[in-house]
Amino acid sequence: MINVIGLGYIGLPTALMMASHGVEVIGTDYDHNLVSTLKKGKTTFKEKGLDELFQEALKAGIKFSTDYQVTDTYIVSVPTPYNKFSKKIDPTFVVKAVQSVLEVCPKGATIVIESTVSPGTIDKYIRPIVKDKGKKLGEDIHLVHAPERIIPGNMVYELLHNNRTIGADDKIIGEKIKKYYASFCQGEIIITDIRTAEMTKVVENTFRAVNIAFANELAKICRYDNMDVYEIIKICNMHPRVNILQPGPGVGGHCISVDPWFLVGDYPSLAKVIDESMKTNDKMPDFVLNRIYEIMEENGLTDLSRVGFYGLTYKENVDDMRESPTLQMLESMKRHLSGDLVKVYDPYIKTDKVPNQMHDFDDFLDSIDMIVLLVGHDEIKQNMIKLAGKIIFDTRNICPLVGTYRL
Ligand code: SAJ
Repeated sequence: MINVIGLGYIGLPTALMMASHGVEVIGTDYDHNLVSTLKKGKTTFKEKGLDELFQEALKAGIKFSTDYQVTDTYIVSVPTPYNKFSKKIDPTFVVKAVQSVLEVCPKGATIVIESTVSPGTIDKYIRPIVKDKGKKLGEDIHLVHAPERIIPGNMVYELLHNNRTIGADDKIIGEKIKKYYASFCQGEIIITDIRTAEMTKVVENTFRAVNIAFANELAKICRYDNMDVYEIIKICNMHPRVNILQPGPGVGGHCISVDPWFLVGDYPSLAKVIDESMKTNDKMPDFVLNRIYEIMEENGLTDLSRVGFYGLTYKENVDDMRESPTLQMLESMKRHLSGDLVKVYDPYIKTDKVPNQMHDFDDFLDSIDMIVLLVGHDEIKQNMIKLAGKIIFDTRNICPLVGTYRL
């Protein structure tokens, strides 16, 4: 039986996937509300295919609890935030979860860390707590790192199809854990050592962050000299070895806006390109704000309450607001005492999270003269025609209407 610890964005789908593929699973989370929601047969966030997967897992007998279970295999999937000042990983949740596992687990148990951790975290924080407990690594406790790669918005498909990495001290233990993942994963599963697995995960997200920063920098250069960045990227990408990503209002989510900082925090004198890239991405919300004021001025619009922000989530078709560029913009406006003036609307966020949030798309449109498209949800793509007549500032390059302002 596998005890999955932490039933959030990664732990829950992983637990459901294993359960629906014949593995006996009990999911544990310390959040009583979350566990009781799951026990009532409801999922805790929206994701394509998740509800169906949940029903299959329930039929297969998955159970949920706030207690750690006595078993031979644990998968720890708890958050790993970063310290905003030191830029280093904050391992508190992982450490606490492993400590709790160590309280109950039998001799010979395997603890799989699935949470993203910076290279060396398991050596620095996890091995010592196992030893402090008087347990011998490789005999009493086996450690594995099996980072995930799934993208919010397409998690269920990617869980089934992506290749995976398993880092283990011991090949035989690696093979044992591989079998659990292979119960559902149709991709290739590579076994390597723990440090390599830690590094690959962070490097993958850093690769994307640096490439998004490049696109964002191009957007700034093109804006400065009045060139069309999207046309330029489109043409460049016709070169067989060029694949530039898209500029946007900033980078949100809990991965690409966080993980690369681990490398900057641990290797400050070496990770220069990464550091600059993260700063470039972090400055995008302010770049967008300046552009809003410019466009307002050009159109003689002075009243911020007639401006509407479309989209609160960090990207399209998800209900996740973590580190969202819109929230960063509102935060920055609050410092200039204008944060609670603009209207805000997002079809995925049904409860009030920010001032002046509206919940009906048509009422939202009626209350504004200028709309800022910050997230490209399918809803807005299908309703573009309703924006005719408004001043439109499109930060995602999704609006085909003539006269639309872009980054
Ligand atoms: N973004 C851009 N321009 C682009 C692509 C993305 O501005 O061309 C922005 C998005 O709008 C969003 C942010 O970047 O604000 C991140 O979105 P994303 O879709 O690129 O990635 P995440 O954070 O949802 O998921 C990433 C994925 N990592 C990679 O693609 C390397 C996913 O595979 C990982 O599992 C996930 O991080 C994670 O958990 O680490």
